[in-house]
Amino acid sequence: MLLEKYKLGEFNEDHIQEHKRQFEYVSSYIKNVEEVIKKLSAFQVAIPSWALGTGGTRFGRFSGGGEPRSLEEKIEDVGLLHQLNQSSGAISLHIPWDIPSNANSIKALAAQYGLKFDAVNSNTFQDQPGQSHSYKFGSLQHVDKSVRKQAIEHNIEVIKHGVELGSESLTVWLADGSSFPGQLNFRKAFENTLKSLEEIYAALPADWKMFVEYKAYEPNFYSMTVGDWGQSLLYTNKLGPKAYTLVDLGHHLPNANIEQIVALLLMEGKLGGFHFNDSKYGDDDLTVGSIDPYQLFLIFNELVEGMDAKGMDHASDLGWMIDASHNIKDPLEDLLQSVEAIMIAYAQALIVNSDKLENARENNDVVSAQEILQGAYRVDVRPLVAEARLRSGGVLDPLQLFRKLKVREDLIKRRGQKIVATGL
Ligand code: PSV
Ligand code: MN
Repeated sequence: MLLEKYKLGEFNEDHIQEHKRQFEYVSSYIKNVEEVIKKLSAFQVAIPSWALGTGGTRFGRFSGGGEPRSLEEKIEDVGLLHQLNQSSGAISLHIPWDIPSNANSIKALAAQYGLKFDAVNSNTFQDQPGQSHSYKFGSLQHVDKSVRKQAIEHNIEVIKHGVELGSESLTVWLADGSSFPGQLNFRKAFENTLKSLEEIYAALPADWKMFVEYKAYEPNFYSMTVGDWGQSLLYTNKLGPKAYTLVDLGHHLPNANIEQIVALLLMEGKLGGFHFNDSKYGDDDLTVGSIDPYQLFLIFNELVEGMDAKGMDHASDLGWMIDASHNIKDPLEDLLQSVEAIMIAYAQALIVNSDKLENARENNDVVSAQEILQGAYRVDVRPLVAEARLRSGGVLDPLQLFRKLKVREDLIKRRGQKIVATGL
């Protein structure tokens, strides 16, 4: 569902004077405004197909109504987000939750909304109906070769779906690990996993990337076979140049210094992509920037500095995606908030005076270094983000228009109240 264009125009007109005032003010003291806006406009964050409905916890699931009933409706929802913010121009599919029945028509539908297909994601953490072997004791790590074979074949199948859709990367997240001491031979689990990943890697098309996502705990609670960035990097280094580590912000132990991890992975040329979310305690999958926006800014600061040092294209050289779940908020509103938080952190990182910061570092001027960083963090860059959106054909305030036009109410009328979309 797309909104009528004139409604976007009317809304922008109603808010343009106020926006202009704010934009002029912030532009008056930022040197590189035009460059920042150009970069913001180019930056796109993929929306996962499993985040368009209300997810659940293991205690319950509360549908918000009007959730997408099919992959087509999920694409419509991402199309709507992209129409509003012009920064959500891609969708990432999880297989088999969202197997396209007809790849060509799905591709054509996505193209109508200006959407591309981001990484495809495999699922060997759940058993599917009719599946021969269970993943209860792992998939790529499994002691039984036939289970490993089944999981490898699934990943190769996922690549095939991705090729049909025009994706260019596969994300492998493994729930493999152990829940009790003694359960697993760590070395054998690693070796089995590596061999399995090698077979999947061999099936990658020439221009594809493989992202190996790590997670500290859950669903296994004693060990995870890809438990941290060090383990992921071991795999990706051994696999080869098409393999990269993927950082999901919620997959670290408490207080991990994620910005440092990002800096070093980038330095090694092994950072592949991101799953954005926020958390207070663990893998909480909360709205990006809702708990610790300063950490998000510090991460973006390393991303910008590290990518610039390597001459990388901010928009296309890494995979940017949201991986959140929405238990109590409207998923579309939540996703609008998440994308906005990402754009804000990115904009703040773009206005850091990096020369001054480097100079302060060289002189061990710790106080100035903090002032420079926090000076950028405390600038209200929202008018810059809004201006980028406006120039790309989006809306000055997507969330406000979403509510004003009662989009959710409309979706409930069309799709019904009691709908549960696929995903976790
Ligand atoms: C696992 O917690 C994860 O972050 C992986 O990216 C999965 O693919 C996704 O969440 C499933 O919701
Ligand atoms: Mn993830």
